[in-house]
Amino acid sequence: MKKILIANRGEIAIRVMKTAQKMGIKTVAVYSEADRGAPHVRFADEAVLLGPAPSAESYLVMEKVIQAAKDTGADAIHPGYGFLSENAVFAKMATAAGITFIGPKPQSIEVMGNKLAAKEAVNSYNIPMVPGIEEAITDIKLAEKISKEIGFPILIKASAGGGGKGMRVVENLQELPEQMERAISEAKAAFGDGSVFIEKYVGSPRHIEIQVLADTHGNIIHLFERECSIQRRHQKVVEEAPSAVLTPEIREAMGDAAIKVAKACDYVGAGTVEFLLDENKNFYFLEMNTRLQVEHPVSELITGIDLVEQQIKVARGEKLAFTQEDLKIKGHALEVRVYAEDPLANFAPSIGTLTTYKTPTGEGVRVDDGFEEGMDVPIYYDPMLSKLITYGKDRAEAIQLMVKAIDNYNVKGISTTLPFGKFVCEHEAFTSGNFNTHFVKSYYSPDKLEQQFQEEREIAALIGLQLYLENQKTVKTAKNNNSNWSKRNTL
Ligand code: MV4
Repeated sequence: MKKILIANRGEIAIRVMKTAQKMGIKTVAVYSEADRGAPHVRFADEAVLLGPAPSAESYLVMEKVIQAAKDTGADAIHPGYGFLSENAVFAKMATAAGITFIGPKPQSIEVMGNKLAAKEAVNSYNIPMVPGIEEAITDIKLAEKISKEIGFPILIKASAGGGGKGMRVVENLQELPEQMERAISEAKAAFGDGSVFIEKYVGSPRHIEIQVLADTHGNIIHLFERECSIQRRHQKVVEEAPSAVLTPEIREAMGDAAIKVAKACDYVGAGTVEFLLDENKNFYFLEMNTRLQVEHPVSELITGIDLVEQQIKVARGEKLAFTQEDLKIKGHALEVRVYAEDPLANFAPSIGTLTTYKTPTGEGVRVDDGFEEGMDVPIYYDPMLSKLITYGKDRAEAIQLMVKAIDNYNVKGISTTLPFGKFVCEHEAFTSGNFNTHFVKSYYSPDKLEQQFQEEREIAALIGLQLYLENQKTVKTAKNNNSNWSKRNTL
């Protein structure tokens, strides 16, 4: 593998290129007209223009991406996350063109892309799943019967959905027919597939996911868990590894279950198995993401493993160079996603120019980004500006480093979710580890953030006042005292 085309943009394109460079592999960027001056384009050895700004005319056009790989002589494609990363047709097209797709087999992508097919695939592997049905349901009478068996509240999910799309909580029998009908028509409209199924609704879960890695020789290992319970409308905000609540026993059981899920779909490469953890610490398999995830850095930091390097090695046909026993969790990592959104205005997109853009530095601080000072934030793509990641010897240190790093992250020209990240990191529910997926809904309001800003302004004013008073005192002392000490202090 001598040259990789990265079929993505922004921070993840740069992230992948960094590892390729480290491994002595040349890189090809692709870009849209909106990204002509983007850092990922300059970071690569070569770059190919795909088309106009909208993704549907550039980053999502499979034929154009494959053609760019052919034209530049790239022998592999890394899809990053989003865009074409979980598109089985694209993976097939790459292979058919003699180009290595750095990711799982098309069949694995297909199976896990459909929640019912995924349930069926893992059926014989003894994986804990939420009580529910494993087939698409359209018949109301049957739905009523099953719901009564499971017990309300129940959750209707779209088989083709994922990441929370097409879900409906149903509290009682009376609501069921209407909600079923809506769920089916919504699923049809959104995914072109009206298949829905029913699960028991887990009321206050935590979102725990296991990172897995599989080679083409039948070896599968896991790199422990990430906790991603701090979400806002299914958009993750803060992620960490390890979770504050997993015992070694549950961790091992979840790791084993995740490996079985990977085995069930004949997985190759880096993947993530999502679970819900209920209040009694029972865990249930939800779905598998067949790509490198946004939050992969926290797993890299606690294991010392470069996941992109592993993806590339596996794609080259190499055996994993380590076993499960070689892996140990060391320290604690935290990631705050920085979005170009205004947390005071219901997280409305914030567009404009990054008139100031200075990232924090220092030991235990990593920033994965694809922006620089002076750049416009394009409106066409994901609003994530960067990922701020900290690593400490324990959770408290990682949190403390994060709060400081947020203070030292200087962005002007647009609003970001940085203050919101700080709000989370300083909240008692978060620091104590006693939280679930309802954190944002339960604790956040713009007023709270205003309050935080007000306190910061007061502290700043007090520090200013104190410095002024100390300065005054020194000036006074210096007038009637000739010692070197006071002279130094008047400088
Ligand atoms: C659930 C659930 C409760 N009970 N399934 C949301 C994303 C998708 N992967 C599955 N999701 C959920 N499935 C049952 N049976 C609650 C959620 C859920 C959720 C899960 C993880 C993180 C945040 C969430 C926010 C709302 C709902």
